[in-house]
Amino acid sequence: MRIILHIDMDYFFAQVEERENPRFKGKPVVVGAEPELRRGVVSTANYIARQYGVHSALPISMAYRLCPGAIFLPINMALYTRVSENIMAIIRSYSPQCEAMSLDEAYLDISFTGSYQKARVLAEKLKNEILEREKLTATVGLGPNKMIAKMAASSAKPDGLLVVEPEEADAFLAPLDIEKLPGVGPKTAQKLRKAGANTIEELKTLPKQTLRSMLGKAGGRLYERARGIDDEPVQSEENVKSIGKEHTFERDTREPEAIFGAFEGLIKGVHQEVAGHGFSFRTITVRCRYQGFETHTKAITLKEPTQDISRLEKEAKKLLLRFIMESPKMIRLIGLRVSALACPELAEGIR
Ligand code: TTP
Ligand code: MG
Repeated sequence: MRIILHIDMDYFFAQVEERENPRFKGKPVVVGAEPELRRGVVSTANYIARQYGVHSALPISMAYRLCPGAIFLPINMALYTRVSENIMAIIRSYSPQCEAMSLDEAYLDISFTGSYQKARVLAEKLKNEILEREKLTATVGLGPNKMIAKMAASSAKPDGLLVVEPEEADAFLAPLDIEKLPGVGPKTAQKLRKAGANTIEELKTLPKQTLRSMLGKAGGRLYERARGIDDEPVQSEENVKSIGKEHTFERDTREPEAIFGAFEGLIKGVHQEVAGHGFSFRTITVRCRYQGFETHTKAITLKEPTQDISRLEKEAKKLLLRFIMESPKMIRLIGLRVSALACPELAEGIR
């Protein structure tokens, strides 16, 4: 029996800003006004601002219209990274099997506690320690796997703790909207809703074969997820050998704008994950699949490990450009991976 804990800080960037500026307490706070109010998107907003409809990824101009009285702040990434490192050090000290997903989110495998009762005590202690030491609130979910733990945390936000024991999982999932399931975005949801599935309970009535023909391989996974099945292990940092992301184009393409646009997303995603773990990397690998599944990789190994996103961007784009220049074929998929990872913090050992 596994017991998995998911922890996610509440309105992270905005909460850190509130902590640093107590005069913001009780007021709507929006982070992401960069470089000025007319441009950019919202990184996050505190829960007071969310009541006005402000949320992540909303254009700042729109946020300003919805909530002109809010405090608009630029992103202070150096500060959030520093706070994140402190929090992750606390989280890691609760289990050697810890997987940081981003600056403010992590999974712990705490099966060693042996019971949900003891796991709950550990979760309360973890929340308290973060509050005492960092003066920040987090929400924790506990469950038999990563998916349920994460969904439990999402539904308990903010400052919550929700335990979903294995025998409660079906009842917990049943009434939730399909978009609460990881892997179900707006596009997939639209298809599922057309097939009559709006809730997870309704999704369970669709046969595996139907989901497969609708969504391909992802359909098979969805069939399992709807039933609360998820065998993904918590990938503790010692086991992580590389971090990568891929993008498959809807239609094979040679449009530089589409290709580089998608690639920017991969660079950002890979870097976010690498930074979240506190890793540095030495090897950068770019993968390119042409029409007809022919796949090639190109890689470069740096002299020194780095965490620098602009270095990653520069080297990765050079590799991608070589693919585009070498062959006139249409491109189906691009991927970016960094490896030869090192983690300065982990070298010091786990408390
Ligand atoms: P989240 O954990 O998704 O959001 P949150 O912590 O602000 O709010 P909550 O968890 O309580 O719902 O993301 C963590 C941080 O990542 C967030 O504070 C800001 C940043 N972020 C962005 O910059 N852009 C985005 O689109 C999202 C979703 C997050
Ligand atoms: Mg969060």
